[in-house]
Amino acid sequence: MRFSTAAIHVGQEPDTATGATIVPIYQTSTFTQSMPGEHLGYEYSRSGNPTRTALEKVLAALEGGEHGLAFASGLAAETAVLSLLRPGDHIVAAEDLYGGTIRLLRRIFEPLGISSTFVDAGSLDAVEAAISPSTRMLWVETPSNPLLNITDIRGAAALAHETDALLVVDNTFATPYLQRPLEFGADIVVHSTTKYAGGHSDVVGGAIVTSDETLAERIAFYQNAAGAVPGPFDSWLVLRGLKTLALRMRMHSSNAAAIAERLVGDPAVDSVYYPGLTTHPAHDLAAAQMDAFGGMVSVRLAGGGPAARAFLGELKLFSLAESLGGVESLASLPAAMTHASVPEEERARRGIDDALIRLSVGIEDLEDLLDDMGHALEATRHV
Ligand code: P1T
Repeated sequence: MRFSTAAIHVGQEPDTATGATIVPIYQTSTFTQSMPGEHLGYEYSRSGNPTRTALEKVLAALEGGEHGLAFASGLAAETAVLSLLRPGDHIVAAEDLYGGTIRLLRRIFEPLGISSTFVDAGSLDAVEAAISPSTRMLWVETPSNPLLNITDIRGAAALAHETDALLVVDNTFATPYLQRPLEFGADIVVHSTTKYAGGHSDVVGGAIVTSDETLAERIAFYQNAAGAVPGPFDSWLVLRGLKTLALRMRMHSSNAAAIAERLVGDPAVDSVYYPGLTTHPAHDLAAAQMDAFGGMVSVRLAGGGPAARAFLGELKLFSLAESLGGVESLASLPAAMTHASVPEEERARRGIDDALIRLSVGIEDLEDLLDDMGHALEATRHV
Protein backbone atom coordinates (compact mmCIF):
# COMPACT_ATOMS: atom_id res chain seq x y z
CA MET A 1 0.00 0.00 0.00
CA ARG A 2 1.38 3.41 -0.93
CA PHE A 3 1.75 6.39 1.39
CA SER A 4 -1.56 8.27 1.08
CA THR A 5 -3.59 5.07 0.84
CA ALA A 6 -1.96 3.92 4.07
CA ALA A 7 -2.56 7.33 5.69
CA ILE A 8 -6.27 7.05 4.90
CA HIS A 9 -6.84 3.33 5.51
CA VAL A 10 -4.35 1.65 7.87
CA GLY A 11 -5.91 1.03 11.28
CA GLN A 12 -9.09 2.73 10.04
CA GLU A 13 -11.40 -0.07 8.96
CA PRO A 14 -15.14 0.61 9.40
CA ASP A 15 -16.08 0.43 13.08
CA THR A 16 -17.01 -3.14 13.96
CA ALA A 17 -19.73 -2.09 16.43
CA THR A 18 -21.58 0.46 14.26
CA GLY A 19 -20.10 0.51 10.76
CA ALA A 20 -18.92 4.10 11.26
CA THR A 21 -16.67 4.78 8.27
CA ILE A 22 -14.46 7.18 10.16
CA VAL A 23 -12.78 5.99 13.35
CA PRO A 24 -14.99 7.27 16.19
CA ILE A 25 -13.67 9.39 19.02
CA TYR A 26 -14.01 6.80 21.78
CA GLN A 27 -14.44 9.41 24.49
CA THR A 28 -14.48 6.98 27.39
CA SER A 29 -12.05 6.42 30.21
CA THR A 30 -13.09 2.83 30.86
CA PHE A 31 -14.57 -0.26 29.18
CA THR A 32 -17.17 -2.61 30.64
CA GLN A 33 -16.03 -6.18 31.23
CA SER A 34 -18.40 -9.15 31.05
CA MET A 35 -16.51 -10.91 33.82
CA PRO A 36 -13.30 -9.82 35.60
CA GLY A 37 -10.55 -9.91 32.99
CA GLU A 38 -13.00 -10.70 30.15
CA HIS A 39 -13.23 -7.77 27.75
CA LEU A 40 -13.05 -6.80 24.10
CA GLY A 41 -9.39 -5.78 24.17
CA TYR A 42 -9.68 -2.55 26.11
CA GLU A 43 -9.88 -1.99 29.88
CA TYR A 44 -8.88 1.56 30.67
CA SER A 45 -7.95 4.44 28.34
CA ARG A 46 -4.49 5.10 29.77
CA SER A 47 -3.58 1.52 28.83
CA GLY A 48 -5.33 1.63 25.48
CA ASN A 49 -8.13 3.36 23.60
CA PRO A 50 -9.40 2.39 20.12
CA THR A 51 -8.97 5.90 18.68
CA ARG A 52 -5.38 5.94 19.90
CA THR A 53 -4.81 2.43 18.54
CA ALA A 54 -5.85 3.59 15.07
CA LEU A 55 -3.39 6.49 15.29
CA GLU A 56 -0.59 4.24 16.53
CA LYS A 57 -1.13 1.77 13.67
CA VAL A 58 -1.12 4.41 10.95
CA LEU A 59 1.93 6.18 12.38
CA ALA A 60 3.87 2.90 12.34
CA ALA A 61 2.78 2.18 8.76
CA LEU A 62 3.77 5.63 7.49
CA GLU A 63 7.24 5.42 9.05
CA GLY A 64 7.68 1.89 7.72
CA GLY A 65 7.94 0.56 11.29
CA GLU A 66 6.32 -2.29 13.18
CA HIS A 67 5.21 -0.47 16.33
CA GLY A 68 3.73 2.98 16.91
CA LEU A 69 3.11 4.59 20.29
CA ALA A 70 1.30 7.88 20.78
CA PHE A 71 1.96 10.36 23.57
CA ALA A 72 0.50 13.54 25.02
CA SER A 73 3.26 15.71 23.50
CA GLY A 74 6.52 15.45 21.60
CA LEU A 75 8.42 15.92 24.84
CA ALA A 76 6.40 13.14 26.51
CA ALA A 77 7.43 10.84 23.63
CA GLU A 78 11.07 11.91 24.07
CA THR A 79 10.88 11.25 27.81
CA ALA A 80 9.59 7.75 27.08
CA VAL A 81 12.56 7.09 24.77
CA LEU A 82 14.99 8.42 27.39
CA SER A 83 13.41 6.12 29.99
CA LEU A 84 15.32 3.33 28.22
CA LEU A 85 18.54 4.71 29.75
CA ARG A 86 20.00 4.18 33.21
CA PRO A 87 22.28 6.30 35.46
CA GLY A 88 25.81 6.26 34.05
CA ASP A 89 24.59 6.05 30.45
CA HIS A 90 25.73 8.72 28.01
CA ILE A 91 24.02 10.36 25.04
CA VAL A 92 25.69 12.00 22.06
CA ALA A 93 23.18 14.61 20.94
CA ALA A 94 23.13 17.06 18.07
CA GLU A 95 23.72 20.58 19.32
CA ASP A 96 21.04 21.95 17.02
CA LEU A 97 17.89 20.51 18.58
CA TYR A 98 14.58 21.99 19.66
CA GLY A 99 15.36 24.05 22.79
CA GLY A 100 12.92 22.00 24.86
CA THR A 101 14.78 18.80 23.98
CA ILE A 102 18.06 20.34 25.13
CA ARG A 103 16.33 21.44 28.35
CA LEU A 104 14.96 17.93 28.88
CA LEU A 105 18.41 16.37 28.45
CA ARG A 106 20.20 18.93 30.60
CA ARG A 107 17.71 19.79 33.32
CA ILE A 108 15.79 16.54 33.79
CA PHE A 109 18.04 13.66 32.69
CA GLU A 110 21.51 15.05 33.53
CA PRO A 111 20.63 15.30 37.28
CA LEU A 112 19.44 11.68 37.09
CA GLY A 113 22.96 10.63 36.01
CA ILE A 114 22.30 10.40 32.26
CA SER A 115 24.77 12.78 30.64
CA SER A 116 24.77 14.29 27.16
CA THR A 117 27.52 15.64 24.94
CA PHE A 118 26.28 18.06 22.28
CA VAL A 119 28.05 18.02 18.92
CA ASP A 120 27.68 19.29 15.38
CA ALA A 121 25.82 16.27 14.04
CA GLY A 122 26.39 17.45 10.49
CA SER A 123 29.86 15.97 10.99
CA LEU A 124 30.05 12.23 11.58
CA ASP A 125 33.65 12.76 12.72
CA ALA A 126 32.38 15.02 15.51
CA VAL A 127 29.75 12.44 16.46
CA GLU A 128 32.34 9.65 16.50
CA ALA A 129 34.79 11.71 18.58
CA ALA A 130 32.14 12.24 21.26
CA ILE A 131 31.26 8.55 21.61
CA SER A 132 32.57 7.00 24.82
CA PRO A 133 32.30 3.47 26.25
CA SER A 134 29.17 4.52 28.15
CA THR A 135 27.39 5.99 25.10
CA ARG A 136 24.03 4.26 24.69
CA MET A 137 22.16 6.70 22.45
CA LEU A 138 22.77 9.07 19.55
CA TRP A 139 20.04 11.71 19.24
CA VAL A 140 19.58 13.83 16.14
CA GLU A 141 17.02 15.96 14.35
CA THR A 142 17.36 16.12 10.59
CA PRO A 143 16.58 18.70 9.34
CA SER A 144 17.33 20.35 12.67
CA ASN A 145 15.51 23.08 14.57
CA PRO A 146 16.15 25.94 13.83
CA LEU A 147 19.21 25.84 11.55
CA LEU A 148 18.07 23.11 9.15
CA ASN A 149 21.28 21.11 9.52
CA ILE A 150 21.31 17.65 8.02
CA THR A 151 22.68 14.48 9.61
CA ASP A 152 23.67 11.47 7.53
CA ILE A 153 21.21 8.98 9.05
CA ARG A 154 22.85 5.89 7.54
CA GLY A 155 26.30 7.01 8.75
CA ALA A 156 25.02 7.87 12.23
CA ALA A 157 23.27 4.47 12.46
CA ALA A 158 26.52 2.71 11.58
CA LEU A 159 28.39 4.63 14.29
CA ALA A 160 25.68 3.89 16.85
CA HIS A 161 25.64 0.19 16.09
CA GLU A 162 29.42 -0.15 16.23
CA THR A 163 29.17 0.87 19.86
CA ASP A 164 25.99 -0.80 21.08
CA ALA A 165 24.05 2.46 21.08
CA LEU A 166 20.65 3.31 19.63
CA LEU A 167 20.12 5.94 16.96
CA VAL A 168 17.09 8.12 17.70
CA VAL A 169 15.94 10.45 14.93
CA ASP A 170 13.46 13.24 15.57
CA ASN A 171 11.64 13.26 12.23
CA THR A 172 9.27 16.12 13.10
CA PHE A 173 10.56 18.57 10.46
CA ALA A 174 10.75 16.07 7.60
CA THR A 175 7.71 13.88 8.38
CA PRO A 176 7.52 10.30 7.08
CA TYR A 177 6.23 11.58 3.76
CA LEU A 178 9.63 13.10 3.02
CA GLN A 179 12.00 10.88 5.03
CA ARG A 180 11.78 7.49 6.74
CA PRO A 181 14.78 7.17 9.10
CA LEU A 182 14.09 3.50 9.94
CA GLU A 183 14.90 2.65 6.30
CA PHE A 184 18.37 4.12 6.86
CA GLY A 185 19.02 2.15 10.03
CA ALA A 186 17.64 4.38 12.80
CA ASP A 187 16.33 2.40 15.77
CA ILE A 188 13.68 4.82 16.98
CA VAL A 189 11.83 7.71 15.33
CA VAL A 190 10.24 10.37 17.49
CA HIS A 191 7.78 13.06 16.51
CA SER A 192 6.07 16.07 17.82
CA THR A 193 2.74 15.30 16.14
CA THR A 194 1.77 18.83 17.20
CA LYS A 195 3.49 19.88 13.97
CA TYR A 196 3.05 18.50 10.43
CA ALA A 197 1.40 15.24 11.50
CA GLY A 198 -1.52 17.11 13.09
CA GLY A 199 -1.00 19.84 10.55
CA HIS A 200 -3.58 22.41 11.71
CA SER A 201 -2.07 23.91 14.90
CA ASP A 202 -4.97 22.64 16.98
CA VAL A 203 -3.48 19.76 18.98
CA VAL A 204 -0.39 18.88 21.03
CA GLY A 205 0.89 15.33 20.68
CA GLY A 206 3.89 13.08 20.23
CA ALA A 207 4.80 9.69 18.84
CA ILE A 208 7.43 6.99 18.70
CA VAL A 209 7.90 4.41 15.96
CA THR A 210 10.29 1.47 16.06
CA SER A 211 10.59 -1.95 14.48
CA ASP A 212 12.39 -3.40 17.49
CA GLU A 213 10.00 -5.59 19.46
CA THR A 214 11.91 -5.37 22.74
CA LEU A 215 12.23 -1.59 22.60
CA ALA A 216 8.54 -1.30 21.71
CA GLU A 217 7.58 -3.46 24.69
CA ARG A 218 9.71 -1.42 27.08
CA ILE A 219 8.36 1.88 25.77
CA ALA A 220 4.77 0.58 25.83
CA PHE A 221 5.28 -0.44 29.45
CA TYR A 222 6.56 3.05 30.23
CA GLN A 223 3.68 4.65 28.27
CA ASN A 224 1.14 2.92 30.51
CA ALA A 225 3.14 3.10 33.73
CA ALA A 226 4.04 6.80 33.44
CA GLY A 227 0.79 7.70 31.71
CA ALA A 228 1.52 10.66 29.38
CA VAL A 229 -0.98 9.46 26.77
CA PRO A 230 -3.04 11.54 24.33
CA GLY A 231 -6.79 11.68 24.89
CA PRO A 232 -9.19 10.24 22.31
CA PHE A 233 -10.04 13.60 20.73
CA ASP A 234 -6.39 14.61 20.41
CA SER A 235 -5.61 11.20 18.89
CA TRP A 236 -8.44 11.71 16.42
CA LEU A 237 -7.22 15.16 15.38
CA VAL A 238 -3.78 13.75 14.54
CA LEU A 239 -5.39 10.80 12.77
CA ARG A 240 -7.39 13.21 10.63
CA GLY A 241 -4.36 15.40 9.98
CA LEU A 242 -2.32 12.46 8.70
CA LYS A 243 -4.84 11.74 5.93
CA THR A 244 -3.70 14.88 4.09
CA LEU A 245 -0.03 14.79 5.08
CA ALA A 246 1.20 14.01 1.57
CA LEU A 247 -0.80 16.83 -0.04
CA ARG A 248 0.25 19.30 2.60
CA MET A 249 3.94 18.39 2.55
CA ARG A 250 4.09 18.80 -1.23
CA MET A 251 2.63 22.29 -0.91
CA HIS A 252 4.71 23.23 2.17
CA SER A 253 7.85 22.14 0.29
CA SER A 254 7.12 24.01 -2.92
CA ASN A 255 6.08 27.21 -1.10
CA ALA A 256 9.14 27.05 1.18
CA ALA A 257 11.49 26.49 -1.77
CA ALA A 258 10.07 29.58 -3.48
CA ILE A 259 10.33 31.68 -0.30
CA ALA A 260 13.93 30.56 0.22
CA GLU A 261 14.77 31.52 -3.38
CA ARG A 262 13.09 34.89 -2.86
CA LEU A 263 15.16 35.60 0.25
CA VAL A 264 18.51 34.61 -1.26
CA GLY A 265 20.29 37.60 -2.67
CA ASP A 266 17.94 40.20 -1.19
CA PRO A 267 20.14 42.98 0.20
CA ALA A 268 18.25 42.85 3.52
CA VAL A 269 19.26 39.20 3.96
CA ASP A 270 22.54 37.91 5.36
CA SER A 271 21.96 34.16 5.03
CA VAL A 272 19.21 31.68 4.23
CA TYR A 273 19.02 28.17 5.70
CA TYR A 274 17.04 25.70 3.58
CA PRO A 275 18.24 22.23 2.60
CA GLY A 276 16.63 22.59 -0.82
CA LEU A 277 19.03 25.38 -1.80
CA THR A 278 21.99 24.03 -3.76
CA THR A 279 24.15 26.33 -1.62
CA HIS A 280 23.14 24.48 1.58
CA PRO A 281 26.31 22.65 2.72
CA ALA A 282 24.48 19.32 2.94
CA HIS A 283 22.12 19.77 0.00
CA ASP A 284 23.25 16.56 -1.74
CA LEU A 285 22.86 14.50 1.42
CA ALA A 286 19.41 16.00 2.03
CA ALA A 287 18.46 15.18 -1.56
CA ALA A 288 19.63 11.61 -1.03
CA GLN A 289 17.68 10.92 2.15
CA MET A 290 14.63 13.18 1.69
CA ASP A 291 12.02 13.17 -1.09
CA ALA A 292 11.62 16.97 -0.89
CA PHE A 293 12.95 19.56 1.53
CA GLY A 294 10.01 20.50 3.74
CA GLY A 295 8.38 23.71 4.84
CA MET A 296 10.90 25.22 7.27
CA VAL A 297 13.19 28.08 6.26
CA SER A 298 15.42 30.13 8.54
CA VAL A 299 16.87 33.47 7.57
CA ARG A 300 19.36 35.83 9.17
CA LEU A 301 18.72 39.47 8.37
CA ALA A 302 21.60 41.76 7.53
CA GLY A 303 20.36 44.54 9.82
CA GLY A 304 20.67 42.45 13.02
CA GLY A 305 18.14 42.33 15.87
CA PRO A 306 16.40 45.63 15.04
CA ALA A 307 15.84 44.51 11.45
CA ALA A 308 14.48 41.15 12.64
CA ARG A 309 12.00 42.85 14.96
CA ALA A 310 10.92 45.28 12.21
CA PHE A 311 10.46 42.33 9.84
CA LEU A 312 8.36 40.36 12.33
CA GLY A 313 6.29 43.45 13.14
CA GLU A 314 5.50 44.02 9.48
CA LEU A 315 4.40 40.49 8.54
CA LYS A 316 0.64 40.19 8.08
CA LEU A 317 0.03 36.62 6.95
CA PHE A 318 2.84 34.96 8.89
CA SER A 319 1.72 34.96 12.55
CA LEU A 320 4.41 35.58 15.13
CA ALA A 321 4.09 32.35 17.09
CA GLU A 322 5.96 29.35 18.44
CA SER A 323 5.38 25.96 16.80
CA LEU A 324 5.36 24.99 13.15
CA GLY A 325 3.87 22.62 10.63
CA GLY A 326 0.33 24.00 10.45
CA VAL A 327 -1.41 24.98 7.22
CA GLU A 328 -0.96 28.63 8.19
CA SER A 329 2.42 30.35 7.97
CA LEU A 330 4.22 31.22 11.20
CA ALA A 331 7.34 33.22 11.96
CA SER A 332 9.41 33.14 15.13
CA LEU A 333 12.57 34.52 16.67
CA PRO A 334 14.18 31.34 18.08
CA ALA A 335 16.57 33.23 20.39
CA ALA A 336 13.64 34.76 22.28
CA MET A 337 11.06 32.02 21.77
CA THR A 338 11.67 28.32 21.02
CA HIS A 339 15.34 28.39 22.07
CA ALA A 340 15.16 30.91 24.92
CA SER A 341 15.99 28.11 27.38
CA VAL A 342 19.39 27.55 25.70
CA PRO A 343 22.06 29.68 27.48
CA GLU A 344 22.83 32.91 25.62
CA GLU A 345 26.57 32.29 24.98
CA GLU A 346 25.77 28.92 23.54
CA ARG A 347 23.04 30.33 21.30
CA ALA A 348 25.44 32.99 20.08
CA ARG A 349 28.18 30.43 19.36
CA ARG A 350 25.77 28.34 17.31
CA GLY A 351 24.35 31.28 15.37
CA ILE A 352 20.94 31.48 17.04
CA ASP A 353 21.10 35.22 17.47
CA ASP A 354 18.63 38.09 17.49
CA ALA A 355 18.79 38.39 13.71
CA LEU A 356 17.76 34.80 13.06
CA ILE A 357 14.13 34.31 12.06
CA ARG A 358 12.50 30.92 11.56
CA LEU A 359 9.65 30.59 9.09
CA SER A 360 7.15 27.76 9.03
CA VAL A 361 5.88 28.24 5.51
CA GLY A 362 2.22 27.32 5.25
CA ILE A 363 0.07 26.25 2.31
CA GLU A 364 -1.52 29.60 1.52
CA ASP A 365 -1.25 30.92 -2.05
CA LEU A 366 2.40 31.52 -2.78
CA GLU A 367 1.89 34.98 -4.31
CA ASP A 368 0.31 36.21 -1.06
CA LEU A 369 3.19 34.81 0.99
CA LEU A 370 5.74 36.40 -1.34
CA ASP A 371 3.95 39.76 -1.09
CA ASP A 372 4.03 39.49 2.70
CA MET A 373 7.78 38.72 2.61
CA GLY A 374 8.36 41.62 0.26
CA HIS A 375 6.64 44.17 2.53
CA ALA A 376 8.41 42.88 5.60
CA LEU A 377 11.84 42.96 3.92
CA GLU A 378 11.09 46.50 2.79
CA ALA A 379 10.45 47.51 6.41
CA THR A 380 13.91 46.31 7.45
CA ARG A 381 15.58 48.71 5.01
CA HIS A 382 14.49 51.67 7.14
CA VAL A 383 15.80 50.60 10.56
O1 P1T B 1 5.89 20.70 21.75
P1 P1T B 1 5.93 19.21 21.78
O2 P1T B 1 4.79 18.55 21.06
O3 P1T B 1 6.17 18.65 23.15
O4 P1T B 1 7.19 18.76 20.90
C1 P1T B 1 8.51 19.07 21.22
C2 P1T B 1 9.34 19.10 19.97
C3 P1T B 1 10.08 17.99 19.62
N1 P1T B 1 10.84 17.96 18.51
C4 P1T B 1 10.90 19.01 17.67
C5 P1T B 1 11.76 18.95 16.46
C6 P1T B 1 10.16 20.16 17.96
O5 P1T B 1 10.23 21.19 17.11
C7 P1T B 1 9.36 20.22 19.13
C8 P1T B 1 8.56 21.41 19.50
N2 P1T B 1 8.93 22.56 18.81
C9 P1T B 1 8.34 23.78 18.93
C10 P1T B 1 7.32 24.05 19.77
C11 P1T B 1 8.90 24.84 18.09
O6 P1T B 1 8.28 25.89 17.88
O7 P1T B 1 10.01 24.62 17.57
